[in-house]
Amino acid sequence: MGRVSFVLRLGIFSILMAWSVAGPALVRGADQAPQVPPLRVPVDQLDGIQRATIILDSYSYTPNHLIVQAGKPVELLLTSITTITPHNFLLKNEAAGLSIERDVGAGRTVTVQFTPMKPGIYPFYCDKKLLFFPSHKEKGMEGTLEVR
Ligand SMILES: [Cu+2]
Repeated sequence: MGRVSFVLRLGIFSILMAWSVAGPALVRGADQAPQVPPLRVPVDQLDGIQRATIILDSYSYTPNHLIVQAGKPVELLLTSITTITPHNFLLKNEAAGLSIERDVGAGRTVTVQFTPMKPGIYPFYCDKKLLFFPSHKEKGMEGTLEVR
Protein backbone atom coordinates (compact mmCIF):
# COMPACT_ATOMS: atom_id res chain seq x y z
CA MET A 1 0.00 0.00 0.00
CA GLY A 2 2.78 2.37 1.01
CA ARG A 3 4.75 1.52 -2.12
CA VAL A 4 1.74 2.12 -4.41
CA SER A 5 1.18 5.54 -2.86
CA PHE A 6 4.88 6.41 -3.32
CA VAL A 7 4.81 5.41 -6.99
CA LEU A 8 1.61 7.37 -7.46
CA ARG A 9 3.13 10.48 -5.91
CA LEU A 10 6.27 10.06 -8.00
CA GLY A 11 4.06 9.86 -11.08
CA ILE A 12 2.18 13.03 -10.23
CA PHE A 13 5.45 14.78 -9.41
CA SER A 14 6.84 13.82 -12.85
CA ILE A 15 3.76 15.15 -14.60
CA LEU A 16 3.98 18.43 -12.70
CA MET A 17 7.69 18.75 -13.55
CA ALA A 18 7.02 18.07 -17.22
CA TRP A 19 4.23 20.65 -17.25
CA SER A 20 6.33 23.31 -15.51
CA VAL A 21 9.04 22.87 -18.14
CA ALA A 22 6.99 22.36 -21.30
CA GLY A 23 3.60 23.79 -20.33
CA PRO A 24 4.32 27.52 -20.32
CA ALA A 25 6.25 27.19 -23.60
CA LEU A 26 3.28 25.46 -25.22
CA VAL A 27 0.88 28.12 -23.96
CA ARG A 28 3.12 30.90 -25.27
CA GLY A 29 3.37 29.20 -28.64
CA ALA A 30 -0.40 28.93 -28.96
CA ASP A 31 -0.88 32.63 -28.19
CA GLN A 32 1.46 33.96 -30.83
CA ALA A 33 0.13 34.49 -34.32
CA PRO A 34 2.70 33.69 -37.02
CA GLN A 35 4.79 36.80 -37.52
CA VAL A 36 5.12 38.01 -41.09
CA PRO A 37 7.42 41.01 -41.63
CA PRO A 38 6.01 44.17 -43.29
CA LEU A 39 5.93 43.91 -47.08
CA ARG A 40 7.55 46.75 -49.01
CA VAL A 41 5.38 46.58 -52.10
CA PRO A 42 7.60 46.71 -55.20
CA VAL A 43 6.89 49.10 -58.09
CA ASP A 44 6.36 47.22 -61.36
CA GLN A 45 9.10 48.38 -63.73
CA LEU A 46 6.81 48.15 -66.76
CA ASP A 47 3.64 49.94 -65.65
CA GLY A 48 4.69 51.73 -62.46
CA ILE A 49 2.02 50.01 -60.38
CA GLN A 50 2.70 48.91 -56.84
CA ARG A 51 1.29 45.42 -56.96
CA ALA A 52 0.82 42.95 -54.09
CA THR A 53 -1.23 39.91 -53.17
CA ILE A 54 -2.95 39.62 -49.80
CA ILE A 55 -4.19 36.22 -48.70
CA LEU A 56 -7.49 36.28 -46.82
CA ASP A 57 -8.18 33.46 -44.38
CA SER A 58 -10.32 33.01 -41.30
CA TYR A 59 -9.36 35.31 -39.65
CA SER A 60 -6.30 36.99 -41.07
CA TYR A 61 -4.68 38.96 -43.88
CA THR A 62 -1.22 37.82 -44.98
CA PRO A 63 0.82 39.96 -45.14
CA ASN A 64 -0.98 42.24 -42.70
CA HIS A 65 1.39 45.19 -42.97
CA LEU A 66 2.15 46.66 -46.39
CA ILE A 67 4.35 49.64 -47.15
CA VAL A 68 3.66 51.66 -50.31
CA GLN A 69 4.77 54.99 -51.73
CA ALA A 70 2.42 57.97 -51.93
CA GLY A 71 1.40 59.26 -55.36
CA LYS A 72 1.84 55.97 -57.19
CA PRO A 73 -1.00 53.59 -58.06
CA VAL A 74 -1.50 50.52 -55.88
CA GLU A 75 -3.09 47.28 -57.02
CA LEU A 76 -4.01 44.69 -54.41
CA LEU A 77 -5.03 41.17 -55.35
CA LEU A 78 -7.22 40.03 -52.51
CA THR A 79 -7.16 36.25 -52.61
CA SER A 80 -9.44 34.27 -50.32
CA ILE A 81 -8.36 30.76 -49.41
CA THR A 82 -11.45 29.93 -47.38
CA THR A 83 -13.95 27.33 -48.57
CA ILE A 84 -17.13 28.71 -47.00
CA THR A 85 -16.65 31.91 -45.02
CA PRO A 86 -17.02 35.16 -46.96
CA HIS A 87 -14.70 38.05 -46.10
CA ASN A 88 -14.26 41.65 -47.11
CA PHE A 89 -11.67 44.40 -47.22
CA LEU A 90 -12.39 47.83 -45.80
CA LEU A 91 -9.89 50.68 -45.98
CA LYS A 92 -11.45 54.02 -45.25
CA ASN A 93 -9.99 57.38 -44.42
CA GLU A 94 -11.88 60.40 -45.61
CA ALA A 95 -9.03 62.87 -45.00
CA ALA A 96 -6.73 60.75 -47.19
CA GLY A 97 -9.40 60.20 -49.84
CA LEU A 98 -9.49 56.47 -49.24
CA SER A 99 -12.84 54.72 -49.42
CA ILE A 100 -12.45 51.07 -50.28
CA GLU A 101 -15.00 48.43 -49.45
CA ARG A 102 -14.88 45.13 -51.34
CA ASP A 103 -16.44 41.77 -50.70
CA VAL A 104 -14.24 38.73 -51.27
CA GLY A 105 -16.27 35.55 -51.53
CA ALA A 106 -14.86 32.23 -50.39
CA GLY A 107 -12.10 31.10 -52.75
CA ARG A 108 -12.36 34.26 -54.87
CA THR A 109 -9.75 36.80 -55.94
CA VAL A 110 -10.75 40.45 -56.18
CA THR A 111 -8.57 43.27 -57.47
CA VAL A 112 -8.55 46.68 -55.81
CA GLN A 113 -6.90 49.72 -57.38
CA PHE A 114 -6.28 53.11 -55.81
CA THR A 115 -3.62 55.78 -55.52
CA PRO A 116 -2.82 56.87 -51.96
CA MET A 117 -1.82 60.54 -51.98
CA LYS A 118 -1.28 61.21 -48.30
CA PRO A 119 1.46 59.55 -46.22
CA GLY A 120 0.14 57.89 -43.08
CA ILE A 121 -0.80 54.69 -41.31
CA TYR A 122 -4.16 53.36 -42.46
CA PRO A 123 -5.87 50.34 -40.90
CA PHE A 124 -7.81 47.87 -43.02
CA TYR A 125 -10.09 45.14 -41.74
CA CYS A 126 -12.94 42.71 -42.37
CA ASP A 127 -16.24 43.63 -40.73
CA LYS A 128 -18.09 40.41 -41.53
CA LYS A 129 -19.73 38.69 -38.63
CA LEU A 130 -22.10 35.82 -38.00
CA LEU A 131 -25.16 36.53 -35.90
CA PHE A 132 -24.14 37.48 -32.37
CA PHE A 133 -20.52 36.30 -32.75
CA PRO A 134 -17.59 38.74 -32.67
CA SER A 135 -16.73 40.36 -36.01
CA HIS A 136 -13.81 39.03 -38.02
CA LYS A 137 -11.94 42.22 -37.12
CA GLU A 138 -12.38 41.38 -33.47
CA LYS A 139 -10.99 37.92 -34.22
CA GLY A 140 -7.82 39.49 -35.62
CA MET A 141 -8.72 40.03 -39.26
CA GLU A 142 -7.09 43.44 -39.62
CA GLY A 143 -3.95 44.97 -41.03
CA THR A 144 -2.07 48.16 -41.80
CA LEU A 145 -1.36 50.03 -45.01
CA GLU A 146 1.60 52.29 -44.46
CA VAL A 147 1.90 55.07 -47.04
CA ARG A 148 5.29 56.78 -47.17
CU1 LIG B 1 -13.59 38.17 -42.70
